[in-house]
Amino acid sequence: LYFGTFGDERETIDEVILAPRHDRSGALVGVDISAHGGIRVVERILMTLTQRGAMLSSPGEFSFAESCEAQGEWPAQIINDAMRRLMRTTTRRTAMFLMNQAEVLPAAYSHIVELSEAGNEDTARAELRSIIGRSHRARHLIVPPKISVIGPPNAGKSSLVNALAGRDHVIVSDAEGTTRDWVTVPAVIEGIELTLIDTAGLREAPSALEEIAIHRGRSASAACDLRLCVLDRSVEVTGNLRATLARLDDHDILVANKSDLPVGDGWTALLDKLATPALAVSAATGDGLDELRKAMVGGLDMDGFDDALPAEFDADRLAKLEVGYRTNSNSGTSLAEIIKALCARQ
Ligand SMILES: Nc1nc2c(ncn2[C@@H]2O[C@H](COP(=O)(O)OP(=O)(O)OP(=O)(O)O)[C@@H](O)[C@H]2O)c(=O)[nH]1
Ligand SMILES: [Mg+2]
Repeated sequence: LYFGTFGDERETIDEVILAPRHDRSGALVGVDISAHGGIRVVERILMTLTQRGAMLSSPGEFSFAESCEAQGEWPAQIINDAMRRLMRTTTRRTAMFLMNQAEVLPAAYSHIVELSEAGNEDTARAELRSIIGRSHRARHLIVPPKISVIGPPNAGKSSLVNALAGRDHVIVSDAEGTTRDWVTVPAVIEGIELTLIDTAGLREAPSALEEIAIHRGRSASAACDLRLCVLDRSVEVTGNLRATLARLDDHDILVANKSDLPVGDGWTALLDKLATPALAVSAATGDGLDELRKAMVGGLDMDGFDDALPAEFDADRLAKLEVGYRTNSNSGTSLAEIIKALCARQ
């Protein structure tokens, strides 16, 4: 790093720090300039530089791929893409995942190409299949999964959302119908960035306004990756509760909230009858939340996911891989050709 002043013959524009960037062979490929700033100051610096023949790079564009290609590394496009995404990641886990992929994914593709070119098409297909399988799970590290929180009024949905997010995002009160529309709240669980969707309580015979909110909550939760159904374990089991349970499907996680309070009438019999076990938690004390987080990770199929094994992180390339995988045996195009086309520079 170099510290100094930036300016021309006439005047000093700002104090700056320069960070030269080198490629793997040690050649200078660019310079980062950090100034004290102010938009005008940065504009002046950039204008002075471009007038003297410098070229501006767009974010992430730093000719990484070219330097890899120059080293004979293949396929550089994927490394470049991983680096570009790295700059926009918000969790450490996704950043580590992308760093890993920049290394293992090109190697895995190269290996498949080698196998395919040597005539081992079956082994090549098997390797590609496992990459495709892992890639679908890996999507959760790239696109935050949506998890909706549903259940009867006053069950503690908003309290649970706040507890999982680690912050008081949504209003909590003992009046039923506190949440009138769905609210999205960001959270991170086991390094996975999530969007929690707090919905309006599912109540029988609600007012017209609530009806709209409940309906909107239902549509929001229909398009989600996972649902948590929150019930208040401290109140007596009623018809409304049974109706809520009847609407659930196998993938939903049942949460019996308020475990800090005495259990209400009818619960023991009800829980015995349920196919999926309900997790006892207390949004108020935090009891059972670790188990719930584990269940959520499992529900997203991210249990034991190994971030260091090759997985395609780009949706477009994944879609092309799947088509290639499905059609390759009868189209006469080898996997080597399919993968080479996929990694060609756009
Ligand atoms: N003792 C106890 N009280 C809780 C717990 N979770 C929530 N509550 C209380 O239950 C009441 C309702 O909580 P909310 O989080 O607003 O419930 P909700 O399901 O979002 O309610 P609506 O938005 O009205 O559908 C509040 O008074 C909370 O303080 C818990 O684990 N234990
Ligand atoms: Mg609420």
